[in-house]
Amino acid sequence: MKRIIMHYDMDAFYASIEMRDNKKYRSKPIVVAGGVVTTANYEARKFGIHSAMTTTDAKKLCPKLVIVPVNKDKYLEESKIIQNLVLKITHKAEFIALDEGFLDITDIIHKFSSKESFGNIFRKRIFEITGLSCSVGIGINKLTAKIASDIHKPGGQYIFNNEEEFIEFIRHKKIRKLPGVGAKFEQVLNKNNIFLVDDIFKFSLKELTAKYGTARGELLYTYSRGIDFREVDFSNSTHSIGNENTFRIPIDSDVEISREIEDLFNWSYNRLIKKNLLTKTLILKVRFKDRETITRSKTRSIPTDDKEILKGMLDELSSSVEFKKDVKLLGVSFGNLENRSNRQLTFEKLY
Ligand code: TTP
Ligand code: MG
Repeated sequence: MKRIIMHYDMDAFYASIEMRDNKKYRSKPIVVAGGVVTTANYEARKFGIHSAMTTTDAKKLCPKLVIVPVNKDKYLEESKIIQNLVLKITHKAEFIALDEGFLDITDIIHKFSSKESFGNIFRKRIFEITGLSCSVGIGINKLTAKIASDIHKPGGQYIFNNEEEFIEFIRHKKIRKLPGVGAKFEQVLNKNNIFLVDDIFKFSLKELTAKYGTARGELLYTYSRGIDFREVDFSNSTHSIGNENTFRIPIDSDVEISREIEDLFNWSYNRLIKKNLLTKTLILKVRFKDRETITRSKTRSIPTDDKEILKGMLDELSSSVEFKKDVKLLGVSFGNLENRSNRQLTFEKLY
């Protein structure tokens, strides 16, 4: 099924928080820094100042630069507020840094008039709650969404509706633009006369994997075509409880896999009960030996802590996964949690 994935990334995150909280920084070039610059606001970026440069070097580029000390606790708190807001929109969210995350919006986009409108509402909501701006990208997978969010940064959004639109955009860009191509790999590719994404299309998958290895060869072949099989991994989001197990020696027997899944389920279930919580969503995560990762979830409309019901959902999920390869990791978690006491209160109010 075609998926719709959104990526958001806060603009000049640490610096924007400091500017919001301190009027006098607003029209000035600032960096948030100890000895090293964590980030620069857009005013300071005009001077060529960027993350990871030393404060001394930054000052040389712009002598009137204001240096604001790092207050990590404050940024963490802001990050939590943003993540909680995101989780109200969908629990299918994966947070990959304090200021950045992916949302799988396939199941909810029909509630909005268009992808544009969803993006606009999302950015507006973030601003209303935090006073901060962010950039949004919507695509058909993580790769296209992530590239899209950077296109109209800061404060904008961009949408790729299909592979063709993505290829049209990416083909004339430098190869470095593809996630996974770092400075060193770029040098290797340049030596082989590959400079632009366009240059990849001259080679078959076989040629690319023979030359650069399976992982890097496949990455070049698929990413240049807008293909990305990675799923949004929402099993670790803050509104879930659960457990996962990595196997040093990957397992392949069906009996062993079922037993592991059941153990993980029981462990997570006990925590659910201990914390006096109800859940609507059960999440099963499987990572195979070749790192392919599948996250399957099932959501019911009414929250529950009934073991039989939840076990039934687990069995349905397990049987929807084809365990045809060795399994390296398994995880079972519960999402969409609610306090049992809150629930009773709401019901009391209703009747
Ligand atoms: P980024 O999203 O990379 O940068 P940003 O949000 O400051 O700016 P942009 O508008 O380009 O997205 O990183 C998020 C925060 O993480 C950033 O505000 C500060 C912190 N950070 C560091 O502490 N060290 C670093 O090297 C980088 C890159 C970021
Ligand atoms: Mg950012």
